[in-house]
Amino acid sequence: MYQGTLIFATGNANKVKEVQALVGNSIAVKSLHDLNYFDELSETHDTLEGNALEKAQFIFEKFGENCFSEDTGLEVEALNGEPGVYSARYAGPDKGAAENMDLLLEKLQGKTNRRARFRTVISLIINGTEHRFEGIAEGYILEARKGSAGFGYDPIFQPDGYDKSFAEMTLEEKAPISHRGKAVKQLIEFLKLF
Ligand code: ITT
Repeated sequence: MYQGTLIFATGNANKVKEVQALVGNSIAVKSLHDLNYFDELSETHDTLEGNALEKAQFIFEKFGENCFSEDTGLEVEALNGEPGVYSARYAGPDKGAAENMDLLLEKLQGKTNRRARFRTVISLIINGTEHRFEGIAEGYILEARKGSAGFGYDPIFQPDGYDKSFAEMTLEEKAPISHRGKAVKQLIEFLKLF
């Protein structure tokens, strides 16, 4: 089992909560806030893989400690994978989740194919070497928002096999079946064998 501490290189407090719920006490995870780092992490690539590595590498170099980051995108089939890597900035650089959801619902108006998936890529850097993990949650985009838990696009995403949106689930329900949860599970398995 990996014994040290890992920094989770993210500025998103919701991601920290979800990941903390999954790793429990098995790994000591430090957030950027624990390190008094509050700046936004730059993402200049056009792939989740590129951005995840960019964030992890930046923090690894800045603090000199092993760390991981993740980049997540919502890939909608009828929109050729949009908003994908641009999920956070879909409606514009200064817009938030409400505007992003409005834009997505507008673009899907009248479309019968509402299939979508969340994809998370985790980039883990241990002693300078990158290890990558991926998690996917398949589902579809609802006609309108449902629920108020979670964050981001959760109110309009319903995972296959459930009749609740992610925003109608508790953290404990969402975490293990989500894109992030599946990627984190692989991360934990890897760290167990480390
Ligand atoms: P960091 O880069 O600091 O980790 P971020 O919020 O910028 O945090 P991303 O670059 O991964 O995160 O952006 C992905 C966007 O997709 C994010 O802003 C959310 O709106 C959305 N998103 C990510 N995970 C999600 C989830 O589990 N449920 C709903 N929406 C999610």
